[in-house]
Amino acid sequence: MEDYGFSTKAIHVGQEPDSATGSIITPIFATSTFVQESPGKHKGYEYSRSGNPTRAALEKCVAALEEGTAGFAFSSGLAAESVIVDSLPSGSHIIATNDLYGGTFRLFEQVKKSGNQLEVSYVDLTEPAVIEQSIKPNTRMIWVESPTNPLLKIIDLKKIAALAAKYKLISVCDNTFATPYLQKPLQLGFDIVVHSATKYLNGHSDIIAGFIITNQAELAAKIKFLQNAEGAILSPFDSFLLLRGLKTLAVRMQAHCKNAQTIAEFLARHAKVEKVLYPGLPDNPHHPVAKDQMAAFGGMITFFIRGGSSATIKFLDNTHLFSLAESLGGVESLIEVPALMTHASIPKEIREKNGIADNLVRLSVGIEDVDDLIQDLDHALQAI
Ligand code: P1T
Repeated sequence: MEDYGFSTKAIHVGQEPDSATGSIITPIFATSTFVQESPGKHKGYEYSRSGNPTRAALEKCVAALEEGTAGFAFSSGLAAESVIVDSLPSGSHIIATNDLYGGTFRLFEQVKKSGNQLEVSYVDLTEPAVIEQSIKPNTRMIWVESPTNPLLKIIDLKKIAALAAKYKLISVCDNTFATPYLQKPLQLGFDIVVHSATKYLNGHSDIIAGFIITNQAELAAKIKFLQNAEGAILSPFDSFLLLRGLKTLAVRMQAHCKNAQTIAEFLARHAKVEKVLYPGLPDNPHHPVAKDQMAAFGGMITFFIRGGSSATIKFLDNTHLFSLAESLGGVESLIEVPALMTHASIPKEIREKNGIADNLVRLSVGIEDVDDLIQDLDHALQAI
């Protein structure tokens, strides 16, 4: 299987026809426990928190897509993130990107700071040199998103991985926005990849799920232990849905990227739009790095509306195909205001310092017909 292409792996790895029945699709093993022949003698499964065949098929498949050696499915992206932080000794320091999902910021600041004595420095990792200035004796980890949520900054993953290796820090890449179809951080030298699999990996906005992938046996053993010990595993039903979603990841990503490029170009020309942040636009400052490390530029677009907060809300009240909702990565298009929605848990002064203004709009561009999407945006922009 190793030599097969991306889509072949997505459709087949871990998903051999069921040996007992011939079922072409991996069955949903809806069971909490497994009968043992004699104490400790079993067929590889004891209890579904420690392992379940439907989840195991999914874990093999996602590990293969990220070119890792081990994958672990969780009940949410944040549950996966929590386990990564718990794998560090108490009192560790993390260097994280200063633009990241609001829930990740909340996990670090409001849960792990007191629970794990975690220290976090938030820095602009588009300038990798800041890492060296931020390292302390207790620094253990570098945490990046690329593209970042919501400003779509692109971080030079090879440079970050090299610096992490130099200082013996564990490097973590949240690959939710890019997916392994567009970039494979482990290949670029990262130690751990984490996902909100709720998003593009699943692709159909019908489950909450998370993933950790690594290619290092020692890290895999720690994560496997914590996955079982903390227990936030993905259910067999949700594992089945995620396996089904993954089969079309490549074709979905191609369609998301194509639509997003067309829409970003449309918005960049529009008089009611102040500025578009999309790494696929040639004048975007992150375009050269994105071109180098990504196969295409992704399905997310953020942009600033001319006219401030009231104009922005009016615009959002007038889209129809773009549904006003948090989340991203599904086949249907979504629209939201990060400052009021996904990133509201970040204090206002930090948000504003980092550029998350009240007139910043985030689009998750779906795979509908692009002319319909443009017409919807144009109509709502005219309504301002
Ligand atoms: O929602 P959950 O599956 O727990 O994943 C959290 C998460 C982690 N990392 C990134 C980059 C994310 O975007 C998210 C969740 N984000 C949203 C819900 C959002 O609308 O941005």
